[in-house]
Amino acid sequence: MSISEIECFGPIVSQTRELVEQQLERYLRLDSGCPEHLASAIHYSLMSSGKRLRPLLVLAAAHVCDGHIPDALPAACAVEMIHTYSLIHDDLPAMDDDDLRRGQPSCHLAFDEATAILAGDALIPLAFEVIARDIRPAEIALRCVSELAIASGASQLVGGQADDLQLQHLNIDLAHLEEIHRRKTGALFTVSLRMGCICAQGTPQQLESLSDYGKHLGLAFQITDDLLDLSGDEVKIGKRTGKDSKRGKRTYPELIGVQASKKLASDAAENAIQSLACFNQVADDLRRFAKFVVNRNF
Ligand code: GRG
Repeated sequence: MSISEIECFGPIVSQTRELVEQQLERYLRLDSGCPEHLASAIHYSLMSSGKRLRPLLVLAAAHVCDGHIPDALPAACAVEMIHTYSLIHDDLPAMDDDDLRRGQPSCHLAFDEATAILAGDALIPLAFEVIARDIRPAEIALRCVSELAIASGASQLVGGQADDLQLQHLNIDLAHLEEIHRRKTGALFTVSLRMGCICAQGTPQQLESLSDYGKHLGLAFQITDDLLDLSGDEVKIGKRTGKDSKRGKRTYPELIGVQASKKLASDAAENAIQSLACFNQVADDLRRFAKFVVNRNF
């Protein structure tokens, strides 16, 4: 599934999709020190058919803040690299033990476990390298490095994943579940929007609005992800379904039921849209995107 199939965005999708894919390919021209099998594993995972939602959010945020899209492209690629590393590691036997990702065998099955771990590892510094080298001026690069480091770090992405793994089979309430997902899923959505705004030199008010939008969007996305795990189509989604309950994972439908989860997701999407009040119709793609996130079937 590629962002060109996400119809909610207007022309910005077709224009930016190719930009993201081409730039990611360029960033994968690693120097000769990188062993061939490692380069192949990195390429296999990064260039597989992800939805590219996070890069799209970076570029859409830059657009609504009246920025120049190419200026935000390194940040868009960087967040996709961090996201892809997290998927590679999440699929490992020590974590979620998944055999299918983005419609193809998980990296550790297509290659081997050690190579998959190293491919994920290599994507992390590459993400920071491209921001540090390619974002100008340097103070904007520094802000992006700092924002992405925090969002992907021990308290946010990694911490959320650690809690999620540890709390399997334990009783937690809705507030606790939301808190885990705000870090595991929401942090990368929010930082994508923030980096887009920062690259466009947006105002503090725009930054706050986009952060709120990202927070609500992340929640809407995660609840929908839980619902898709329950009743989605594996071929469309490109990963195994029905695994959450088998693993004793705490999910929204399990805690509050399917109908209440759908309502919560749609409320979160509505809150995301409300967060964009300071933007005129320039943010309509982001408004449509919030609706897409809860109505998607992949
Ligand atoms: C290993 C540090 C570490 C973190 C893993 C990615 C992740 C955290 C867990 C995966 C489990 C999961 C279903 C998380 C929910 C949200 C999510 C990240 C879904 C995958 O994102 P998509 O749908 O994927 O945007 P594509 O493949 O389209 O990029």
